[in-house]
Order: sequence, then C-alpha cells, then structure tokens
Amino acid sequence: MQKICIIGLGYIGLPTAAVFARAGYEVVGVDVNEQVVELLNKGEIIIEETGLPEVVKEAVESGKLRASLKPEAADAFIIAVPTPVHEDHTANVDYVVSAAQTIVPFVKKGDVVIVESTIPPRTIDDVVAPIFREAGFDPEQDLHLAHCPERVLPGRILIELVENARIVGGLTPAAAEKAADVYRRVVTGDILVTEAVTAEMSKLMENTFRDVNIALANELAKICGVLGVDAHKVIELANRHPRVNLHQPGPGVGGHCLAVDPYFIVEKAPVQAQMIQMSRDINNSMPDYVVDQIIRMTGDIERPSVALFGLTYKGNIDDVRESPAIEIVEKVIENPRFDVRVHDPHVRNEQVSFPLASFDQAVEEADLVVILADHNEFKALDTHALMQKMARPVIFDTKNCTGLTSGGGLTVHKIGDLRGLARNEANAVNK
Ligand code: SAJ
Repeated sequence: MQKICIIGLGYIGLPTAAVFARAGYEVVGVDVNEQVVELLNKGEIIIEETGLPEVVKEAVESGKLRASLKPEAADAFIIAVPTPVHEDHTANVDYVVSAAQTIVPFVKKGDVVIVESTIPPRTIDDVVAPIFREAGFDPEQDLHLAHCPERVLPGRILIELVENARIVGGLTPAAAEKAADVYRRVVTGDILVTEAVTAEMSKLMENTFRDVNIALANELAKICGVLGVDAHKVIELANRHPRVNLHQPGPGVGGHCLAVDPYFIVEKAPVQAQMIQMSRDINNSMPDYVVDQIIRMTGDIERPSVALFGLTYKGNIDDVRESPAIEIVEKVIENPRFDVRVHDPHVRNEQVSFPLASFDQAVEEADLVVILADHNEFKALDTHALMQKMARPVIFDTKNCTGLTSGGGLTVHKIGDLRGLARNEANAVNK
C-alpha cells in the first residue's frame, strides 16, 4: 500500500492528507475548490489549525503531498467531504454520493475505499455499496469498503489524528482489516475493528453524548437563573463526586458535528430518540436566552452600545460554521434599539456579512461587552482598558472564561450566574 487519494481537502481531509504524507504515503488530495488546490500545491492553506501550516508545507516540499481537481488511481481512497443537513434536519449525503461516483472510474479490484465523513446508520450498506455495485463491482468481494469516522477535535487535530483510537467498520470483516492497515502506519492509538453500521452508530453517539450533556448544563444554567443560584459553582462542586461530570453551559452548541450529528439518529428512529431531540431543542434555544439577557442588562438605556466579542463556534479557532454566536449577533443587529460592534481577532471580514471592529473600536463608549467565544485573547481581557473606555463597564461572559468578577466598578454577569440582575426580572424573562 503506497498511494492514497483523499477526496475533500477541508478541516478533516487536509490534515489527514498531510499526516499520511508525513508517514510516507504518496498522497493526492482532491478538491472541487480551485483556490484550495492551487494554494496547496504551493504549500499553503486557508484554514486555521494549530501546527497545520508547517506540516503541510513540509509534506508538499517533500513531494509526498500534492493536490488535484480530479481523482487518480491509488491503492486506497478516503472520502472526507461534508455531510450537511437539509432544512428538516435530515442528513444530506449528496457530497458523499458524488465523491464515491467521481472515484468509481479510478477504483480497481482489491482497492480500499474508506468513508470518513459522518453518515447516518446504514449509509455504507444502503447508499455507498450500491454505487459500486451499479458500476459492476461486487462491493463485498472486489473491494474493501469501510467507514472510519473521524473523531478529532478542532484545535487539536494533528495530535488527535495520530493518538486517538480509531473505529474501523467494514462492509465485511476482510474490508475492516484491510482498511485498518491503512491507518496502522499513521495512528498510535488503538484501532478498533467492527462492522460498518456499528462504526456509524458509535460515531454519532459520541457526539450525541456530548450534546445531551451540554443540554443538561444549559438547562441547569436556566434553572439557576430563575432560582438565583450560581450554576458554575454548582458544577464545580457536583463534579467533585467521582462519577459526575457535568458539562459547561454556554451560548449554544455550534460546529458541524454536535449541532448536526444527533439529528442523524433522530432521522432513523424519531419515536425512540426523545432525549436526543429534546437536547437539540434546549441547545438551540440558547441564542434566544442570551439575547433576552442582553435586553435585560441594557433595559435602562435608550440606545445601548453593545460590543459582541467572539464569532466562532468555540475558542481559538476560525470556524464560524453553525456558530450560535453568529445567530446571536444577527439577532442583536436586527433589533434597532442597539448600536452594535462586533469583534473577533480570529475571523476575517469576508467570513461574515457584517462589519468587524478592532478591540479599541468595539469597547469605545460601550455599555455592555458580551463574550461569545472562549478565545485566549478574551481570557486575559485588559480590564483597565475596559474601565477607561466603556461608557458603563458591564461584561456578560457567556463562556465563563474571562475569570473576571464584579467589583471595583466592574459588573460581571455569567451565563450560569445572573444573580447580579434583579431576581424579579429573572423570573419575568424565564416564564
Ligand atoms: N460546548 C459547550 N459546553 C461544553 C463543551 C462544548 O457548550 O461543555 C460547545 C462548544 O462551545 C461548541 C460545541 O459545544 O459550540 C462543540 O464543541 P466541542 O469542543 O464539544 O466539539 P467539536 O464539535 O469541535 O468536535 C466534536 C468532538 N466530539 C467529541 O468530543 C465527542 C470531536 O472529537 C469530533 O471529531 C467532532 O465533534 C466531529 O467532527 O464529529
């Protein structure tokens, strides 16, 4: 096994291509985006991920990694394209289907074909295998078809690609073994071999586990808002129990994984998947909850200046996909009462549809600073500058990341601690 063709050079496909090239494979990365292909061939990338620019540059310079608009013959094919959702939240596997179709002319008997994209249960059996069957292959005999879900955490991708355990689910036991071999040269974590459908379900449950737990934390934050309790303290104390691990409340759940994957289970078993659906609803309600609190915090000002800090779906990345922060910004901008400034040192103007401000521009005469992402920059806010520049130094920390507390003229509210707001107001909003 020498050559690997990777379809999709996004957040998963690109680092995978670079790490596989670094391990000695000849890698061709394929993407429909001409700019991505052109840049990669120069050793450059457009996504932000710790350590990735260096690994890519080295891989391209070594001649082991190159990009192309078209697939080519290889020993193994890895499909790493997005699976977005339709309006009704059902999975859109169109990109996986078209990726499989584009490689069909280049696949030969004995090749390994792996889907890393997240897919609903039974997609390998019911959608991908038939594409090869129609092309004249017997997918069980002629090919080694497998689902090997990516499980890396943005911000830690290069480490987790190598160190995490990998689940490899084959259409047949032989396919699982062959596909596992592809990863053995790169991965130091355990390789866990199973059937395709079990791999599909395991991946979805990992993210669903996290989504449901975050929903519980968000519900706790709302309950504490009504009862006048500090949810962050409750979490800290409860987590001292050896079998309790409450998650963190926040402005909502974003990204292309947690906010999407649980629906792939709901789609297949809507009657049974009650808690999963409800968790999605609770997490989806958080942007409105945050906007309601912003309205309360500025209720006494005629035209409040609100500075919104952080647009990405989590800290220290540049990814604004499915970001609850974007939803919150749009809702606040829609409200004509507010003078809005938006600041995010990790986001470029062309990524968003509203103007971005520098830190200084954003805080100048602001009545409220709202933290929506836990970037390192916001964990070390210059309180002196805030006190000097803001018209009224009030912070609403929806990520509980600033470490700031009320005092010395500064007022700090947190997503799970709204005791600084009048209790009767809290009741009014939460009813
Ligand atoms: N979040 C909270 N509270 C928490 C933890 C997270 O509100 O206690 C929010 C984050 O702010 C963010 C969202 O959840 O908006 C998702 O962030 P994340 O860090 O939990 O996960 P992702 O979406 O970046 O990556 C997840 C990971 N899955 C798990 O941790 C089970 C990653 O390993 C997967 O590879 C990735 O999904 C994926 O691609 O499926």
